[in-house]
Amino acid sequence: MSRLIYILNGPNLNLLGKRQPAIYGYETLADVEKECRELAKELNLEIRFHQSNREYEIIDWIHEAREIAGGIAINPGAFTHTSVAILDALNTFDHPIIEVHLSNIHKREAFRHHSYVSPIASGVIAGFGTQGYPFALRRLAKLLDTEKK
Ligand code: CA2
Repeated sequence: MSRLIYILNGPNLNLLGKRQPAIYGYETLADVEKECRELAKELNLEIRFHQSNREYEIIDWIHEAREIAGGIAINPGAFTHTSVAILDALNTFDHPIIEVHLSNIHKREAFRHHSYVSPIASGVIAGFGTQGYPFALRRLAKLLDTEKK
């Protein structure tokens, strides 16, 4: 099984650490990427870390991952609550998917309570801030290790 993991981030997450720290914290997405890269080494994983404000770009990365990756960690941002297209793309991926949210979406506005991704995710992490990303990586490593046996 491939030990390549795609970590995908949706719209506005490029602003992480720069706006609304009360909700999303002070760490930037570059900080998150750095932390994920360090952990990936420890877990013997390779990662591709991407962010886009464009739905089609996220879909294209999922298609790319289909061919080569063993797992996806995705924070689809607001597309979580709207995008059947991202759900359809993720449905073509045959390996574990972990959905990550910085905030606890269930504690927020009602429109954030529904996720198109959750029903097809192996697991969902919400409300742990940027810590959710290393949690997702650790879980994917564990799932890859057990798939191998
Ligand atoms: O909690 C999460 O991770 C979300 O996926 C973040 C999305 C939101 O639409 C989802 O409901 C929950 C929003 C991302 C916006 O990111 C920002 C980060 C810093 C400053 C402004 C926006």
